[in-house]
Amino acid sequence: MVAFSQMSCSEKETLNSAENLTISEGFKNPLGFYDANPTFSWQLPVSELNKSQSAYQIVVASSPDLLPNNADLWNSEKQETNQSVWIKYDGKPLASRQKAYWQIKYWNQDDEVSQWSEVNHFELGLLKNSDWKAKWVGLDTAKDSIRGRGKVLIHKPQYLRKGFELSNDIASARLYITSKGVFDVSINGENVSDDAMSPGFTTYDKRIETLTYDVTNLIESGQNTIGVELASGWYSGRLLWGTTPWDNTISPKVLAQLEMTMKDGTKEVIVSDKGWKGMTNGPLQFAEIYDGEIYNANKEMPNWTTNNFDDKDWAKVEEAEIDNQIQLEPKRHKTVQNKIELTPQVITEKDGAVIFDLKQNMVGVPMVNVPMKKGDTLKIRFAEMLSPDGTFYTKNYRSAHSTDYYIAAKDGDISYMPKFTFHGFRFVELSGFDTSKEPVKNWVTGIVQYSDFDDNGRFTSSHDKLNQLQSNIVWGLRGNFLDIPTDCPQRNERLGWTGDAQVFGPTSMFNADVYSFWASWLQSVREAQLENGAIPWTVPDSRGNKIASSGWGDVCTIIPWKIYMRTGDIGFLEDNFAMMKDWVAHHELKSKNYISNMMSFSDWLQPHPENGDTKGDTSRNLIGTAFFAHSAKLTAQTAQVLGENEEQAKYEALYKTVAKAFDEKYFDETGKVKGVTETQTSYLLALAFDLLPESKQKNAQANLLRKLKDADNHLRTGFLGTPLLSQVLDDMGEIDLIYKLLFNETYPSWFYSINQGATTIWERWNSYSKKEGFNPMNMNSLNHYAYGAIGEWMYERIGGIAPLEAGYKVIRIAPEPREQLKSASASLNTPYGKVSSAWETENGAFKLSIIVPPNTSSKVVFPEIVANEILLNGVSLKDNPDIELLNTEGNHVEVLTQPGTYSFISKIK
Ligand code: RAM
Repeated sequence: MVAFSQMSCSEKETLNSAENLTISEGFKNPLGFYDANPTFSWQLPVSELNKSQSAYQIVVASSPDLLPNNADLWNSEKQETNQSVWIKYDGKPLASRQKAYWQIKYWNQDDEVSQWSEVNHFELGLLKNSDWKAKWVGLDTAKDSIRGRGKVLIHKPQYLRKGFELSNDIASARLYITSKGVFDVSINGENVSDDAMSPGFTTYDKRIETLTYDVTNLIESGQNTIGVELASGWYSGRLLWGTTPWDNTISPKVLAQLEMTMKDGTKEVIVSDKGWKGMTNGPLQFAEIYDGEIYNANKEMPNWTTNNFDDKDWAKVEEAEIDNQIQLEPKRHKTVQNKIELTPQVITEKDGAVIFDLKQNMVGVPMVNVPMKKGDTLKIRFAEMLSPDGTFYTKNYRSAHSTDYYIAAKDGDISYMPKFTFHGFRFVELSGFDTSKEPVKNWVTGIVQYSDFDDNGRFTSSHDKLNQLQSNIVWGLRGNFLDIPTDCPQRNERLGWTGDAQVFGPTSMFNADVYSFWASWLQSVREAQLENGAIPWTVPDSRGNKIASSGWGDVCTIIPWKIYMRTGDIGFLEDNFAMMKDWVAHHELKSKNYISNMMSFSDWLQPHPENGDTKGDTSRNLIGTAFFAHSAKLTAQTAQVLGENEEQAKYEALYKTVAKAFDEKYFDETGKVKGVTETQTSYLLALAFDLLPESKQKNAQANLLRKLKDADNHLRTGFLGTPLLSQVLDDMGEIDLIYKLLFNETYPSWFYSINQGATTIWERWNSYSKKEGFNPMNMNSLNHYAYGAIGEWMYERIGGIAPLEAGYKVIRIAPEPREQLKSASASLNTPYGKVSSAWETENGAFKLSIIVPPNTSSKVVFPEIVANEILLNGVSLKDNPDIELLNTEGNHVEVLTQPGTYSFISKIK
């Protein structure tokens, strides 16, 4: 053995090459990339030979032919470290349009070296405003536009086109494009991409994202045509509720730059400018996010994006300069796409209309293929639920009209999918079709749209309702990750509410590959932060009222920290540290003697409020003070990771000072809440954020248990308190009680909504009940992810997978089985590879199977029910070299494992 490993110290590349190479927040071979200082990550292949990495080498070159030996951009040389993720690029500066090719090799724990990985690549987009020669173009649509609901100006959709001639053959072509509004672009009659609602929703006064497409195959020799459809999207329209920081009255505009390299090496550039033409009398007559679309097929203009079209009646566009205050930056996360198709399970007819039930509350658009008669109008309505009498429940859309219309130009089957709107629905109702035809299910398909990320984790168990809850959490995520994290996707809201994001972030990171999604949105949060450190209620700021809410604005400290724990990417903390400090300063500004007086939505939608208020019974200032302390603490922890020792000491001291003020103001000597209403959430905040002296903690815990008992062991928590329940009770060792709360069937509880038919997480614990019908409040979304935050505990403590060291470098596998379940399993793609944990109890035995990825280790904490004698693959633990016994005496046997696959079995005590 020794001789063999010494031999392999020679540079013979024996190990299999690294896998899953990505740059920055998980991008694989991106085009139009945003980051000129990327980080590099890879995974060691699963093999007996790979326990950990001892060194790596990265090479980056401007051409694949230069790799690996002549890397002209960067050669990291051999670096002795176990770091295999988030390695910062340290080569020649990279500029807009740069193409870079890279590969890596690694050395394992025995200093054996791998083969070079496959060559990966990336190409930067246009990074600076000065890269753009194009101008913003469009028509003045304000003058002939519609005054929508609330008298808001709804701009008519525009059609823009430009023909151009090339004298040479094309070698390669890139289209750089964006809009104020949302666009869809075609070249020579071909759609450039499947992206939807591009470029997405950012802080338009600070940053507009741009897209890059490889259009080499769409460009022809000689004559070519580019055509763009353009609508308001998030930029203008009814979505915004006040004075936005950007001018939302301007007409939508497009910015496009087509850069071509010809076969003879010459360059050609076509830009949007006043040579473009446009019109507003095309088939799309109306398009608005809340209200839907009107599509008149009689106005279709065949071939308008091809050369065979006469645009002599079209108007000249207006041209506007690029504003250098607004950064044009490549989109830094994935575009929205059509991700899943749902087919109706049931159709019913009612009063000449037909209703399609997709059996799943979803977000996106319908694809309609339906027979019509010339001149008729198809009306497409949506609902999340039906009223008991079978009629559409649309009251909860509030003023969002959420209806699409299609006017037929001929008899026969039409095919239509809305383009510049989206809806939240389970039911689709069609009327106005050809009633001589028998309705069939395939007239409608539900096209589920969200930002183009993949699933990342799985959780399942032996319990149907728990599995339904998991499904509801996942669908809540899919429905509310349409370019930005939203509160809800269906009513006249759909905004980046910060509090909702704060509570759901960690759960989302388990289920989906959403690191880049969050990193992008956090950039918007930084941009939206006001001079005085306030974070607006929603990001992008759709209100402009310059007020922050405690527990909502704290998204800017909580998300960086919680996501750092799941990725281990220190760069994410670096990016957000200044914002965190400014936010803590805002807390300070809004407090007196460290007691907060900040505005707050408080424990939003707490059930059974004594005061009948949506803000619940927990004192606003208690909440504000608790979050002040907590944000200071997270800032201290961040400073520590960043090696900022002075800052660490400063924020740690601040946290302690605020905690002391909190304790003195709100807790009496016996650890009981004083002076304000005693609520579950007041104890949860004090305990979760560690705000009480040790002497009071036990009593405060007892008081929490008493409050829960008073509520018949049901929660009385809203948006802020609910995610803390499982954390605090877990710290107290009250696992039985968490199970009790989680498996409660009666109101308020997670299973209660499932019993009422929920297929997503609801805004309220009782948004609907079979007995009492819909909640009378019109703020009653049936797709609101906040209470899905319980997912974090399900994966970490039922499934059993949690990060013990940031990024899952050390994984804690500590499932807590209880009698409600016979089995559960979870798996997750960590930065190092796939980890999984699956357990079952059967015939008096407990079995646990785990997979620990290379270059990590795991601490397995066996549940209390497990007897001390545990076998691994049939052999006693003591005899296994990959296992280190940490604790065999206490209630929980604890072991440390190397990477690998392990099956443990033991008797149940
Ligand atoms: C509601 C939103 C959101 C919540 C705010 C306070 O309108 O839907 O969920 O965070 O109010």
